[in-house]
Amino acid sequence: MMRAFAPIAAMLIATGCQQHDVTVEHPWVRLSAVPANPSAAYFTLKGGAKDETLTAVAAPAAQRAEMHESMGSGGMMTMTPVKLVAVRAGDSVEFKPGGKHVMLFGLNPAVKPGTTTPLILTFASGRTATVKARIVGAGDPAPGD
Ligand SMILES: [Cu+2]
Repeated sequence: MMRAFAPIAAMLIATGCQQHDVTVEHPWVRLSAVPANPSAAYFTLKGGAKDETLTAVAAPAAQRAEMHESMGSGGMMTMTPVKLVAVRAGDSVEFKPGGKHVMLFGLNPAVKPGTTTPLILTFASGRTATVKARIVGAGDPAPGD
């Protein structure tokens, strides 16, 4: 009798683990003031039960997407490309204006404020997460939840 229950228990454990994967919260994109310039995407990564690493972000509506980090002070802001972003178990990592962000090059001009556009995040574990980022105009504040 006990044997019959083992596969069910294993399934329940597997399902439980998935709920502790990294989650992507509050994804949004601020359009650039000049359509020819890249726009920027932001979100918050909430760590799961295990350490995870974000390896890539893709945006189907853009020709190219790159992870960047803004740094510097005193009016001298520079951006450097970021290849990997570690998300420690139980920790969170914020992509926000002035910090980490995803640069969207060649964003489709049909993407307008008030709509959403998909972002596809790939992690070192092989897992991917697709989220819909809310679009705001160049001068608009970050959208609320
Ligand atoms: Cu950038």
